[in-house]
Amino acid sequence: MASNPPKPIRVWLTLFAAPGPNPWKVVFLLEELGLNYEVKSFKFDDVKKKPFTDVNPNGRTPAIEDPNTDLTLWESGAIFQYLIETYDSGRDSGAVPGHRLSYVRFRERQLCNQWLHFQTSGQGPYYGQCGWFTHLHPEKYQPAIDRYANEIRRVLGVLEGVLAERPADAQWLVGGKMTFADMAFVPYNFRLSEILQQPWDEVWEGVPHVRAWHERMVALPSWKRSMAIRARLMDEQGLQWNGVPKGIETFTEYEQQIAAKDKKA
Ligand SMILES: N[C@@H](CCC(=O)N[C@@H](CS)C(=O)NCC(=O)O)C(=O)O
Repeated sequence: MASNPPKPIRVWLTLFAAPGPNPWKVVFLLEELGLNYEVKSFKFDDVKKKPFTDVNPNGRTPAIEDPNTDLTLWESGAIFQYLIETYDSGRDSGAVPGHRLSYVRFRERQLCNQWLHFQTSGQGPYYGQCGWFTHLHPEKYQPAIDRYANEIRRVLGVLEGVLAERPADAQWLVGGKMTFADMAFVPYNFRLSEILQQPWDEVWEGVPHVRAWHERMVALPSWKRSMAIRARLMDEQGLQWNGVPKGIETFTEYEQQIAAKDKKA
């Protein structure tokens, strides 16, 4: 397999309010690897309908179709492992040198996979549920909000403990350089302020190493390019940067509209 695929990899994504970050994990990795790809963006209302359910029967984004290998994949963790194995493997000497975001050694490879699994099962769903119960659930059910917000704090604490122990000049999860495992955490942490409903500085209280780690990654041109694509697509679909439709001032107003719509249904 060539380093950079001759035919663009198609990424299916939906734009969504709080927090909807999973597709941006994949776009971030594609950008960082400098791969040839195209975005197929569609309305969130159509996520459980054809044609998307022919691509992902589970009706969730992201999904990719890679015509270079004739493979369709969904679940962001599986897509990450596929992109790394296929396009960061160092099996050739093309434009993208291999193992820039991964390792050859058995031990580091397993550790990267461990952190990726922790992200997909330990970070994503808890942040996602916190966002749901905080912003989108028709009723305010405080025990659910507290449970997931506490879990977010706990997950941040786990990351803080690990990163703080790394050498000061190489605070990454595995082996002293940024890998796909670090990158996977960015999109959810990027939305922490809205998920927890706290100002940015408060979000990071007690977890300075996690903050520094996150800020190193969002400063990358690949992340900035990913967010520029997101901003353009949001604008085209009449959404503000945080996912609230244009013309609605606050999340509270948006929540009231969702609740009213749910009552009618
Ligand atoms: N475990 C999946 C989660 C994907 C996911 O929940 N995606 C959201 C968008 S960020 C979605 O498509 N939600 C559709 C729905 O809730 O019906 C992954 O990591 O890819």
